[in-house]
Order: sequence, then structure tokens, then C-alpha cells
Amino acid sequence: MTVAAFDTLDYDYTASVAETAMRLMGEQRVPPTPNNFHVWFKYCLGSSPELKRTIDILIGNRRKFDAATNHDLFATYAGSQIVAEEAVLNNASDHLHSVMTSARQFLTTAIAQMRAISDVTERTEAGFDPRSLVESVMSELAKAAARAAKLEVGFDEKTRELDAIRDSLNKSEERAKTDILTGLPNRRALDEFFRKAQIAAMENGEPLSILLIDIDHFKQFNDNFGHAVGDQVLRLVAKALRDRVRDIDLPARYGGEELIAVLPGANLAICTAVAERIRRSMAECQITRRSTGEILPGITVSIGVGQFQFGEAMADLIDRCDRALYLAKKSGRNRVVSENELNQEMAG
Ligand code: GH3
Ligand code: MG
Ligand code: MG
Repeated sequence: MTVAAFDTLDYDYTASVAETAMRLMGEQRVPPTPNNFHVWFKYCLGSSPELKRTIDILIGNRRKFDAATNHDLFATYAGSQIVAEEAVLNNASDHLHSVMTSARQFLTTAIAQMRAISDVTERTEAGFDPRSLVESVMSELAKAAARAAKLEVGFDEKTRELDAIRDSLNKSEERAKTDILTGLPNRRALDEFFRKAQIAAMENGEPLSILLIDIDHFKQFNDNFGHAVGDQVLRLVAKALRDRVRDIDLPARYGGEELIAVLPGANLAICTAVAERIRRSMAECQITRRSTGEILPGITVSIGVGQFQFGEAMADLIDRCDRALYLAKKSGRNRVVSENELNQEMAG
């Protein structure tokens, strides 16, 4: 879809953009694959300010365009957009077409009406009886007004239909970014949010931190009480997380029994404090089985915390959180470990 839009550009210009893209890819050692070319062509075209900023920051930081980064760039700025654009276009094109048809009809009628009025005016100039001419003009104007009013109703209807389509597209996009089990944003939403938060953090020089939560001994819990009860617990942890982050943060389901939160503006200490509150709320929570009233063994979580380093990929930051999380598990579970402790352990 995006490629089709490129086709409408003039040949010389397109060729020069392509040449620049190939040159830059060569300089940055980006393998010339179709997906990478798509990204860099778009970068050189300047059609996506976000893509441009991200690549400029990566180049400014002398980051390597490794396979993961290239894949991320394509998925974020080219791949997913193509899918989204296709969905929007496929769903809305019929309605847009009918609106365009109405518009054309409206203009055709309006032009015919103006001709009729101007015919009457010409007759006036030719010296006809003024009273009958005034009546003719008035009758043509009345006809024009009636038709315009009818078309306006049609337009209103189409506009409402388009509004409904836009709403349903927004809702389906929302669904595509939500995890069904927990109701939290999913990985896709996380990637998108982090990308923007990362750019904002680099531009404003503000900190950005994430916390990674893993339920302790969850397999055993599932084995003892069944997967359905396990699912309820997962929802409970999701709620504990959602309730303890701010509106500007993004809590998300990272995978299986792992939840994550991105905290813009928070440094390691603040993020660790938030993580600690989440950990404590779970440790203090008593879980009762609704059907039987049976009190279930307490659920605890371990959390790894890390702070974004200028220019790094999300995967690298999550990797440090993951290692901190592993250390939390190793040192007894039901605890929060930050990446600082990771460094201390390596030094010690
Ligand atoms: P640890 O304290 O080391 O994290 O132990 P653990 O048992 O939690 O870790 P492990 O990785 O061995 O097991 C994770 C379990 O999480 C296994 C799987 O059954 C459970 N799990 C993952 N996703 C879901 C889910 O959506 N629902 C339920 N009920 N369980 C899940
Ligand atoms: Mg796990
Ligand atoms: Mg676990």
C-alpha cells in the first residue's frame, strides 16, 4: 500500500531517493534486503518524522544496525503500518467512494442550477418582462435550494456512516493491542509505547525505567489448583500492577505469567519503589477461592528493574531487567532487584 504511494512520485526524484537510501545503508552496513530498503527509502523520503528521528538518534549514537534493530524498525515503521493502512483502506474505501459520488452529484446539480439561473439572467439582459423574470429566478433558486437540502441530508448520513466506520476501526485497533486474559496492553502496544517513550526520553533528557514481574512458583500453583484458578491469579496480579502505576505509565502483559511496566520520567530509585509497592501488595493479598471459600496459599512475585540507557534497544534494557529478575529468584523470590545490584554482584 505504501509502496503504491511511492509509485506516484516522479521517476527522477524516486531514483535519487533510492540512491541515497542505498548509499546510507552501505555506510551504516545495513544489509540491502527488501524490508531494510523499505525502511531506508521511507527514511530518505522523510514521510515518517518518527522514523526519521529514530534513525537519526541511532546514527547519532553510533548504534549498530544489527538484525534485531533492523527488524524492529521495519515492524514499527513499515510492516505494521502497511497492515493498518490496508485495513483502513479496505474497510473505508466503499464508503469513501459513495461519498465522492454524492459530492460529484452535488456539484453537477449545482452547476446545472447555476446555468439555469444564468440563462434567466441573460434573458433579463435581453429585455424581457421584469416581473416574469424575477419569478423565474426565484423559482430556479427555490429548486436549487430544495435539491441542495436533499443532498445535504445524504451527506450527513454518509458522514455518520464514516464516523461509525472510524469508531469501529479505532476499536478494532484497540482490541489488537489488548491482551484478552488480563485486559492489559499486549506486546504490540508495549513496543509502540516504548518506542515513543524512548524518543521522548532522549529528546528531553528525562529518565525512563521499566519493571519486569514474574509470578513465583506459578507452575506449582497451576498444578495444584488448575489452570483456570491460575488465570484468575494472573488477572489479580495484572490488577495490582495497573492500580499501582500512573496514567502516563504503560503496564502490559509481556508473555505467559510475566507482566511489565514502562515508567516514563522515572529513574531507577522511583521505579524500584513502585515495584516494591506492587510486590508488597501481592505478598499481603489473601486469595480466597470464590466457589468454595477456601483460602489459597499466598502468591508472591519477583521483580527486576532497569533504567533506559541513551540510545539502547528495548531488548537490551529488558535483558538487564530479566537478569535482575533472575537474581531476585535466585536470592529467595518475593523480592525486587534492580540492575544496580546486578553490577554489585558481578563486581563482588
Ligand atoms: P519461578 O518462581 O521460577 O518463576 O517458577 P514458575 O513455576 O513460575 O516458573 P516456570 O517458568 O517454570 O513456570 C511458569 C508457569 O506459568 C508455567 C505456566 O503453566 C504458567 N503460565 C504461563 N502463562 C499462563 C497463563 O496464561 N495462565 C496460567 N494459568 N498459567 C500460565
Ligand atoms: Mg516465567
Ligand atoms: Mg514464574
